Amino acid sequence: VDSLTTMPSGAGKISCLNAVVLGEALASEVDELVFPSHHFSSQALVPSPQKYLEIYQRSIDDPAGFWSDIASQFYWKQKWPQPAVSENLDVREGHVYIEWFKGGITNISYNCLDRNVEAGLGDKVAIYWEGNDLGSDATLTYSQLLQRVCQLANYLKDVGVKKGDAVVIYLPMLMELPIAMLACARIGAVHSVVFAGFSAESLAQRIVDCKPKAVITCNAVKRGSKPIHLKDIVDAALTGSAQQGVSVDVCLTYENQSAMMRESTKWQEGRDVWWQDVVPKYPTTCDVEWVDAEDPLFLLYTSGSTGKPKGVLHTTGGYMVYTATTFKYAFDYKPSDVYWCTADCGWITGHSYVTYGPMLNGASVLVYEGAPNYPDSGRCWDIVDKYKVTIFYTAPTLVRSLMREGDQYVTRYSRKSLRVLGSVGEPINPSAWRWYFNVVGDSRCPISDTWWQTETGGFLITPLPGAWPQKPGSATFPFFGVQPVIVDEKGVEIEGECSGYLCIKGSWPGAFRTLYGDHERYETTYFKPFPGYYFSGDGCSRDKDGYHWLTGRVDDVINVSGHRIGTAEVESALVSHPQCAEAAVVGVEHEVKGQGIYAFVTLVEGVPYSEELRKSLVLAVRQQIGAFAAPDKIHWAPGLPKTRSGKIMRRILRKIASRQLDELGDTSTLADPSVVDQLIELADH
Ligand code: 6R9
Repeated sequence: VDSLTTMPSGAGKISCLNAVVLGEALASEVDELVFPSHHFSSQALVPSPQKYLEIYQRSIDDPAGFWSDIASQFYWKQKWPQPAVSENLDVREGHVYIEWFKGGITNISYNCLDRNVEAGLGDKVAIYWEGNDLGSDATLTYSQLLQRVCQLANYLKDVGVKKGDAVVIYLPMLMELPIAMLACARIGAVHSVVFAGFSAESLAQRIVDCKPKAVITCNAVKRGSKPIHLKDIVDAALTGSAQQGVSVDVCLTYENQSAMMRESTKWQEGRDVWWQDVVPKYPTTCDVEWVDAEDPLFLLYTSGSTGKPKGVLHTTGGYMVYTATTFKYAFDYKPSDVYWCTADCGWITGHSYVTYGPMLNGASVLVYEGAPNYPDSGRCWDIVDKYKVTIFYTAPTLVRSLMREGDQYVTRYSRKSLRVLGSVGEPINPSAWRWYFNVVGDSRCPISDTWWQTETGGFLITPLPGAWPQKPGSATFPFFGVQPVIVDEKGVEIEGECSGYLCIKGSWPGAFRTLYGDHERYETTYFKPFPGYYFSGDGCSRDKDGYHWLTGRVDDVINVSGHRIGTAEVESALVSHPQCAEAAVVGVEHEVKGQGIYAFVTLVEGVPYSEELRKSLVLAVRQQIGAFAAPDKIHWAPGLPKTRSGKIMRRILRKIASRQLDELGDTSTLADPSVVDQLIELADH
């Protein structure tokens, strides 16, 4: 493992792989296999390892044929010419590009809605909506959803949104969020959903980058008992973006009466329009804009190892086929299921597995507006019983936080309807896995621990419930068509039982195609570190039985409650504070959040440390990125450990942050080794 802590050849910013050590510890802790019940397997889409291997083999031997057969189940205005895939993933052979079904003409919104209605699902519930407050709820059938989507699509067209234009969506989990996504897709507009927990500055940054024709938001939302004025945040962002030369003409605002009335909402005549005043007046049918499979569907910004978020671009056809197929198999989907994914549509999970994947399958999807512990820690299971949820998909951080509250919040509900559980966002530790399995799922429901990324569009490594025995904490095996490889620091594939960097060989239909406006960064970040492969940024080990154990990021990205945050983003927010001279941020283990944010801060000469200053530094991060990125700890640093060339040695900072003071390693290459002692002295100040 030690050798893995060095820089791989050609890699940009790969730092420490201590996570791999953790992975090995996990793997040795668990030697138990959890078998699916005979009852479950016998009804499963993939009932045995043999069946999985048979399908998997075909998907690898003939990817174009395999995915073409699946793609044919969707509606195409015009079929793609053969072959289904064209790609170059090897930077040594020219520019990287990936194309699936190019030349095929389709529309994903049509496939989610019209196709299902035509197949007789018009009266089936598409969305069960549960509000933050107990007793507030609503439903939309597939026909009703189609009508709502058409009305909004007509409105957007009317205000000049055309195929290829960007639309920024800044909404909480109201039904209007998936409606807005599907309306954009219907007219070929490119949606860019920004999680409604992001600050005005982050929103402005995204608006400046993609220059949207319109912004869609709401006036306010209640999280728990507290109303948050989203429209104020949007106003500030639009002022900010205008100052940077990007002005937006239309701000469509949904009046969310449960949180705030329109009278108390600030308003800019001419630009701001109430959704309820205009959208319902439009016709409930709207012609589809037919698009090429490779036309862009959406942009989603995600954190990387520099301060500037990356605009991950997904296209239409491959993403459609991939999200639909992964959803179906990883959750063993049946038409009678009621599916609930707790993710917000502001993240990739909400794109692929709240909106597109499930709706392409005609599933009934539950959308919950509020916090999972409001009014108390039993809310999730209350909702599960209320709607008879059969598939429940969430993040390990929620599992851990509910586990701490005690079993009684779970066991006072029946949960009999549950059949499959899912986990996403970060590695799930075996003890949380067991609690989830034994207590939440009554030892009856397989857990799909789905490993994937914003960039991958859909699941890459995931159990197929009923197919394999599970190991608590392992994401198990690759999905169909996916070839994970583990490489060493030189980029050489390692076979058998091993640990290293997780890469993917070949492409899959759901892969992202570029970073918006920066194809060079796309190639440099993902394809140059290990030429010939897509590099995930994650460490992984494979055990003797071939199970995969994801061990966390190996770059300067931290994962807080399943949210990706670049250390550089937090650092740049901190140093924007007038009294902060320098900052270095590392991730530390956190009992509930998985990782916490630990910031070393050097103040401007002569400025004294104070509790007040600590608070205002944290506030700077909340304001610039969002509350979810607020540092858990500010560690005063008279100086930072740097090499003679001025590079901060984060390896040492990580050890200090986790108080592993006897493992600091060699500090002799530091320009000033005494800095380390000063930091240790100040650790608990
Ligand atoms: C879907 C999503 C991606 C990063 C990824 C990895 C971590 C996600 C995981 C997991 C272990 C899992 N991650 N799922 N690690 N097991 N089941 O979360 O996308 O926000 O882009 O984050 O999350 O580190 O590289 P995204």
